[in-house]
Amino acid sequence: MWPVWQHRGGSFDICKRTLVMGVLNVTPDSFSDGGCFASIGEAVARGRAMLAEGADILDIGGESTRPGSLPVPEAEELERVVPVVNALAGEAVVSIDTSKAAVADAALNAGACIVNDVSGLGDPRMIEVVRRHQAGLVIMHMQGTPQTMQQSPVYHDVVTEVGEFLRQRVGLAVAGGIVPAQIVVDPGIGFGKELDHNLALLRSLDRIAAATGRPVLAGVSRKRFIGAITGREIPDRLAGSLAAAAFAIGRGARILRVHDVKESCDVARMIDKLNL
Ligand code: HH2
Repeated sequence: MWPVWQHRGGSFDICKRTLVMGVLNVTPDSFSDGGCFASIGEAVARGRAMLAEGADILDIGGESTRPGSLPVPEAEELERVVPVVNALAGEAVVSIDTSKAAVADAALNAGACIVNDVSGLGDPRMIEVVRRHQAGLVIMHMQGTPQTMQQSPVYHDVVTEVGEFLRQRVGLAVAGGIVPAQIVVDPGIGFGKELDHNLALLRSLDRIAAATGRPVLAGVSRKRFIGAITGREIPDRLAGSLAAAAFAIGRGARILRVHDVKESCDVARMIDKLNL
């Protein structure tokens, strides 16, 4: 249906197999791995390990977006991510997880190929940056901001509303000169959503793809909804994460954003083969 996802350094064939995007948080406070890879050396080593485990993309982020988190000043985010992007861009397809156009621009200049924007183009300068670099783009839905998003999020019909938001943002990006093949959409699991909202969205990823005409990325790894269902704390959510990842592929996700790359790649390869 969608032969390729274009990014700055080339393209992925997303018909053939599900892509695995490994999470590399260069932050002191991310919800599951904050502080684990805070030095440049630790982050680069973790990135290389994820590549060896089969990651197609490394998603480097310097600002936690966990519920309740505050924005990080631009200079600090730049200081965290740019050296890591620089070190890994020669050996990996790097995605920069940021909502700030200036951080995206600097990371793309340092060799990143994709912008993963959890604010769904909230920064008015983002479209111009992505267009200029011909970068891949992930447009994610979030209700509110990370600081407030879990304070009673409300939807009338979550699947229709998220699909409509993403459809409009894709339209905005294309009107701004971004080629549709550069764009992937993401319903933003856990970003201003209660348990039932997350479940409804995961069950309807195919509707989100149909509403937007674009492939869907799903970020379920270790998230709170898995803890709510299984009763497990963050370090014990691997099985729940893999079950959710397998389900998401079944409902149409073409890219998985994960912390546990080796296990997620096994799941992706199994489901891809079974679906042939
Ligand atoms: N989830 C997180 C961060 N970025 N990007 C996309 N496209 N989709 C997601 O679901 C998504 C994302 C949150 O996870 P993590 O990076 O592990 O935590 P933190 O935001 O605390 O750094």
